[in-house]
Amino acid sequence: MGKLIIISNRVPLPDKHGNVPAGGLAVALQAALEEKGGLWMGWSGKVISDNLQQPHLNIQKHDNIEYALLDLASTDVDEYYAGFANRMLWPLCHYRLDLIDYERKDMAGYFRVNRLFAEQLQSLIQPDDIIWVHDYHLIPLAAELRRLGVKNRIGFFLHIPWPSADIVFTLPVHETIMRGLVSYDLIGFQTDYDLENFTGCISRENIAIPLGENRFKTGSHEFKTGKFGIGIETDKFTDTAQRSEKSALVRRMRESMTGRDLIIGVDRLDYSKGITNRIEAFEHFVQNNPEYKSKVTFLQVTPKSRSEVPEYAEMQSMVAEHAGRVNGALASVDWTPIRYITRSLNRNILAGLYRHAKVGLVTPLRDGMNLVAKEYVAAQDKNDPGVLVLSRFAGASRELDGALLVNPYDKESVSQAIRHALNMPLNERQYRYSSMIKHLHENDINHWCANYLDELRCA
Ligand code: ADQ
Repeated sequence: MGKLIIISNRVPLPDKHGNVPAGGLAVALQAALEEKGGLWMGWSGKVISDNLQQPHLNIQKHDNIEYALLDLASTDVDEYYAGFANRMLWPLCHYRLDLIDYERKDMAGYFRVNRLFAEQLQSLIQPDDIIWVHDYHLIPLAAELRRLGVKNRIGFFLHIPWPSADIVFTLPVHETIMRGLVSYDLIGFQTDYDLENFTGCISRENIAIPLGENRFKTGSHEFKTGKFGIGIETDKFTDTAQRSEKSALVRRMRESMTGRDLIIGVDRLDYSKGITNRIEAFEHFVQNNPEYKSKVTFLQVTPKSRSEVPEYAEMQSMVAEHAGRVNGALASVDWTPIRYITRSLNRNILAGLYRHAKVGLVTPLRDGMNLVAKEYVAAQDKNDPGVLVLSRFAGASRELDGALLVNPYDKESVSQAIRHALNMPLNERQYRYSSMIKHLHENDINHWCANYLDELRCA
């Protein structure tokens, strides 16, 4: 059997001691690559001058895995990454048509860089290898590889939502994007909604003929679609959370919270995560439930991301402003309602904070899955679990049936759920938790990975 090849925009390279970066997806994919030997290809993160004509592919080997790292020219990064991927596809898939800037040059850059990836990858592919492409940066890759004569099995997994046809069709190049997707052998989505939306797009544009049971045909090419909701390393995360109770920082945090309940929100800084709506909902909760003044603290942990995209830089000051305004209005001399941290935390600390929080407030306006929701549940103490308040627009809401589902646009709905969560009796919390943790055990990240690859092998 041939090797497994994974391609994603960025590659989680092991450090000089051979340790893989923390995070379930990187660990699970590395494990799948280790098993039979494999290759992981992506952008190195380096930006080179536009004048250097020769693309530079750096290949490194760590144990059983080769890493192929492609440097990109500055214009390529602007057009492919910051432009088309993050200023068109990302807002489109998160229903933010108002933020899209349809630049023809960015669209051209996106297809050009995908062609470059295909050209660089081609010579590394052996006939029996199977290829797994990840996420919206690389949708046209299979079509480019097919154009170069690659006949291998190629799968694609979309980590973010696939929106309804009326949204997708606003993209001037939607047909090329759709034709790119149907060049794969297996197209995987997070939820049944995404899958239904995609099937709707295919039938409205007559892109492929349905053959039944998620099978389709376009020309002589047959392909499959499927729902593969991504999981986390459930057992490991629970262990980490348990152990972190002993960590000095988590202990200090607990001591500083004596007599108060902790509500936690953890997200990359992104407009899709609904952070400002969440802050407003928390403010609404305190204003309408004054008996909770001084009794709760909302901790929001939000590291910066994608600062090269203007909307993200603006968001940073907007979130800080919102948190500052609410603190200014509600705080007392010995109580700060919102604690706002703008950096990434070590996973052990994060797990300990989740475990100590009575309420996990996960209220994205739109999210493919949302792993924070799953991590929060996995971190809980089964004898005294906290309550997950979850947006109905996160993919995770299709799986975590013990959560209190809310509409994140409606601050009254979120405020009521916070109150409900803080008052929930122990037996109801345990009942809700046990149903969710069972699901997370049965559908962890290794299960997700094996399930997808089995399906791709027999696609
Ligand atoms: P993201 O949009 O990045 O992922 P998410 O699923 O929530 O969102 O994953 C974020 C990860 O980053 C979590 O593992 C979380 O613990 C970690 N993280 C967030 N803030 C952190 C902080 N301050 N410090 C340390 N770690 C932090 C995309 C899609 C999601 C989909 C995933 C996986 O947008 O919908 O669930 O891919 O498919």
